[in-house]
Amino acid sequence: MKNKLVSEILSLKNEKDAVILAHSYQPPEIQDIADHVGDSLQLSRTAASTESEVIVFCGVKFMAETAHILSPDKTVLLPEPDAGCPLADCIEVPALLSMQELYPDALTVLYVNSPADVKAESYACCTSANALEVIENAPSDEIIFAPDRNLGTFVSRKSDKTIHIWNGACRSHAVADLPDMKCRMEEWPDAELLVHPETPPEAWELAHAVLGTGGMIKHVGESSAKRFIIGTEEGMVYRLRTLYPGREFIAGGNIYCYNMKMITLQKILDSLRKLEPVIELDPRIRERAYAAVARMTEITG
Ligand code: CIZ
Repeated sequence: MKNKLVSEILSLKNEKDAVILAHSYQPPEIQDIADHVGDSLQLSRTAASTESEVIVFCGVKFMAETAHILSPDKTVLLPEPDAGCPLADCIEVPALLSMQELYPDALTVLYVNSPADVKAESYACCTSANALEVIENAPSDEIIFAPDRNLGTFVSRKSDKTIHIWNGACRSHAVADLPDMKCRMEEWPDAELLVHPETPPEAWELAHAVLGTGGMIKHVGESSAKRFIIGTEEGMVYRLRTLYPGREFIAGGNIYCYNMKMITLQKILDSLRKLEPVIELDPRIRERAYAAVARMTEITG
């Protein structure tokens, strides 16, 4: 059954001139059929440079929106329209505008895990990998950082700027199971614990390194350790196992995103057949959101 679905997807993908992009938090069978697997920004950049007419984005809504922002002439499909992001839902335009009124000299740096209309009201976007660089290069000593409070706290400890942090959080990472991480560390004392900055500060204190998913991939490549405990969404464990078959990866902290797992092979097939659901944005919002994403790229290259 699974093989039949996969071969139908692959032949329809060619027929429709589509490319399949999958986030590293996607389930193994989705990562396996994807043309590219990566973090939201890498995938959006791939979306911007692809020759294909149709982009099937296997991830959550803000990621597919970012792909559309960078690649407005392509058809961007999100196979499950309800695959949202509770972190992105922590912020809405009127509340951000009120905070900006409170701190009129501050520039807003917005984690890409946010809705397009909020991006449109921001100075620049950032990812977990480049948040500090974007903040340091923003032309103000006062910053509003939104919506993830843990990432905001993480970067504010490394910056001398005044940073007003939005009180939002990723529902999966913010409740990382620290006793589970400790348990894995006792079980595998030679393993390095890598945790995502969306986890709480108590997890960073246990960890060998605090990194976004791209940073984790790079770190493993440069480390001499043989084993790693991975403190981010468990899909990343499969991604790392695929990239580094000679190393061992153990999930730590029971971090699981239900929204990421809403994409299935059947939904990808249906989406390719009907060429929907299509991601669409008001062009005025899309253009202003593009300016915030482009500013990040100008700063970080
Ligand atoms: O931006 C992304 O892709 C996410 C959700 C996490 C990360 O650290 O890459």
